[in-house]
Amino acid sequence: MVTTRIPTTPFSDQRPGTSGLRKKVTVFRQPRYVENFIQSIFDTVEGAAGATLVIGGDGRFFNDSVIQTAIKMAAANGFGRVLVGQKGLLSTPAASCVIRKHKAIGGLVLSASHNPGGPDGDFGIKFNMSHGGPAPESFTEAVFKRASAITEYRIADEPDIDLSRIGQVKVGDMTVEVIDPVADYAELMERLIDFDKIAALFRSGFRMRFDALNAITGPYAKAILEGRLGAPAGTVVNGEPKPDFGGHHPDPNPVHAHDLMELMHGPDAPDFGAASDGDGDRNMIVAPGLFVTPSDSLAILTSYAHLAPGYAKGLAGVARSMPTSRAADRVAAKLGISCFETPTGWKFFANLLDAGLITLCGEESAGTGSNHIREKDGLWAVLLWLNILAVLEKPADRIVREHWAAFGRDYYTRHDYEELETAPANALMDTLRAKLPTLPGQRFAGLTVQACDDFAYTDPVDGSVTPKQGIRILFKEDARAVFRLSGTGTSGATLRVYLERFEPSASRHDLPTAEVLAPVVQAANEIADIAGRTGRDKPSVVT
Ligand code: VG1
Ligand code: CO
Repeated sequence: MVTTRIPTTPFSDQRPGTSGLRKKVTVFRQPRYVENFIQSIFDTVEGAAGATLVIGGDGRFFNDSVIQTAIKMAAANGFGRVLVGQKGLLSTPAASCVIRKHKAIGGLVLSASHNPGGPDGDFGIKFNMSHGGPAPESFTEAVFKRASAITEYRIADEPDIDLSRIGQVKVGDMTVEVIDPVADYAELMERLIDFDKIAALFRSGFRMRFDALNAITGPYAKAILEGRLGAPAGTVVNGEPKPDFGGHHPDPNPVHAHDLMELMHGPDAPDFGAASDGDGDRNMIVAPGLFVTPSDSLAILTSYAHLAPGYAKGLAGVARSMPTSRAADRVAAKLGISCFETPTGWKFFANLLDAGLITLCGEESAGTGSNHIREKDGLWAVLLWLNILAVLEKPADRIVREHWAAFGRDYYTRHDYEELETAPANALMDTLRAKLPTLPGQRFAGLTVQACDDFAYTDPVDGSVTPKQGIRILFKEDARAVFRLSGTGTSGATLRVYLERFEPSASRHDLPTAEVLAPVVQAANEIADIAGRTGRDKPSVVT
């Protein structure tokens, strides 16, 4: 093998965000951009020589080209073996599963998740550690530092390899194994979830729709739901991964998965509806006539996870990201287990999972997962729901309503202001931060501020402190508003405003969310002067 050392100069913008380095495809296509970032990762990984590396992506535009580059660079950097999904495909949860199962040193996950794809869309590269989870900030900061000073990268001068067939090939001294992207993942699901019970449920006439949104979960959902569990053909729709996701946002929320929402709210609604995102780590759950908020879904799964074989012994604890509603906290209190509150982003759950402090975790952004891997897992959440439905033999909407009756309902909504100019968005946050000491006791839209802070997280396992993770404002009326800037956007800034209000009384559990939250929305807008500072009179997306 001929290894070439190519001189290069740094790019100044290779700092990973909430979930890896995410940029426009046009940025990634600049000469040496991909190579610089991958070399910086390889320079930061300890013990690469002879080790196993996993490579896979969500199949979006540019995936195929970056995979070939990554393989040749892995060979030139001394890795012993690369496991790569057939056609370059691996969902994010499957990549995490493969890393753990095959004791890899880590993995490159090529994805921009729920962001749109195509030549004008987004691309991303993320490194996951040997535990299968996203690299912690100490690692991503080291990569950024390295990328800011890089002078050369190494690449094997070899032809592209054929990723269409399962099998082994050599690139120099390194072995490349092209693996079935679904097999290891499906085997893990079968150990955690009662497949027989779900198969019996489908045999009894239960119907569902799974919308893969033209993204990576199509092959997984078809193999597991239609293949192993016997759901009727056609249960999975939009099941062929497309490089541009059919021109849509592969984001499973009521706005971008509107077809599923319409079906589930119409006269022909099946018993259960679900969707996943670009890279397969998110899940959306829709009961007939009722969208289940991800925060409620986490709480309900926490209540009933013990009904699935993988969780029969009960849960060690649960965690949620700070902006996620407090519904799971109430279930944890009832179960007598701890509930941790972490910053946004899956990387913060890994330590808690590794230390055995939690079994389940989730985020308001449609992410739910468990200790089975170190990523959130869309299809797993759907299978756990199906397992619960099969055991309880109750309609999904009834399970949700009974949950509210027992624990109260957290009305919840998120307002996103996308593609803001960066400077005014930062100014909005800075001004809000400066105002915090004066807010307690003040009234806005009939609500009184009880407490407020800028969320800082101290990791209970390694003691690391992560400051400035979002501003939270708690109102006396059991309502909350949280403000933070997105770390996954690729143009300008995105302001996320998370709004919620707790309603204990069952007689008030069937009100329109927008109506219940109107005062909280108004208070949040007033406190942060959103309209004045952004020039927007309404959010770009409401979920
Ligand atoms: C968003 C979500 C966050 C999620 C992250 C990655 O981050 O809010 O909860 O973990 O995306 O999800 P941000 O910084 O834009 O709010 V995925 O499915 O893109 O890997
Ligand atoms: Co995702």
